[in-house]
Amino acid sequence: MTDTASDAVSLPTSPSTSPSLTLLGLGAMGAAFARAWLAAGYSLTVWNRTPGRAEALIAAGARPAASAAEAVAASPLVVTCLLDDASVGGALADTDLVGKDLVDLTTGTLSQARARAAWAEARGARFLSGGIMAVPPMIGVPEAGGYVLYSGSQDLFETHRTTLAAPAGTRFVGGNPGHAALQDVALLSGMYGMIAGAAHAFALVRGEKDISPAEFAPLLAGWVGAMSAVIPQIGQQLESGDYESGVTSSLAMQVAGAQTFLATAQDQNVSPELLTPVFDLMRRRAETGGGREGFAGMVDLLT
Ligand code: FVH
Repeated sequence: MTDTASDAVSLPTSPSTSPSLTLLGLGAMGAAFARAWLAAGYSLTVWNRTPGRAEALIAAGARPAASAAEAVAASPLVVTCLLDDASVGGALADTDLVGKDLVDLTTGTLSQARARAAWAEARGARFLSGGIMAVPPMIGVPEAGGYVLYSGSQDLFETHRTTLAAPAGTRFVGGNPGHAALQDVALLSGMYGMIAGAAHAFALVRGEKDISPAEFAPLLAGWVGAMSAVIPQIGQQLESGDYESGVTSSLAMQVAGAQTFLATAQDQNVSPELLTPVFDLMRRRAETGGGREGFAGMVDLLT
């Protein structure tokens, strides 16, 4: 993995290698990328299915294209930021991609990205898939820490890395075009697990008139942040295969305490539906020889 996030977050003052590009898709995210490229001095051609969405960007200096085909023809580098993979296929269907460098920032699955890469290459283009790890307000704001995972053609990435680094940090994660999408979804899945835990925690306290959710929130955020330190340990244990060394909070201990969590949910009239799958998995692992382990063994049960 090549980590370029740290050296890519500053906005280039004068684009050198690829001063012009085309962007298809001016939704919330596409428009944020467009504003960042315009602010960095790039010559930007834009196209959106609904033309009205381009107006503010045209006022800011973007060049409108009357069709996706015209937009693609305007620049060697073409970026798509559309709703889903089907919209990418639809928007590019009647375009000439021969000799183009196509960067697709649309969120999709690993297999969609691989298929899109083969599709683009068969049409004469180099292809790079991007997974955006940011929300629109983070784009063009280096200190916000947003970045994009890229995979696919490393030659394309190197050719355009200055351009790609203008809106957000960049991180090339290998030649397999599906790996940016896969890691994007994996990271977001981790986020949803955190949200599930937070939803359960808020549900437990919301019935108490003396506990303010707003005052409880920083306690929860601080605790979840501190506990994220276990994630590197899980990664190291999965790599080494040793799931017991260094474990301070064993599964056996935690499973023994599960009843406390379920009883508390019952006392507070809170559904345990977000909690029980995690405890069920921990119990299964502990009961099949993993009682001295931490959380790494749970990954084995899922794969
Ligand atoms: N916004 C976010 O927080 C997340 C952050 C992480 C990455 N996602 C993904 O980014 C892709 C674009 O998201 P977006 O926020 O720009 O989405 P919308 O504002 O809904 O804009 C969608 C654009 O796609 C165009 N579009 C939709 N269907 C088609 C189609 N069949 N043919 C051509 N274009 C299409 C739509 O055009 P219009 O509705 O204005 O005509 C917008 O330009 C996305 O993959 C997120 O998952 C964002």
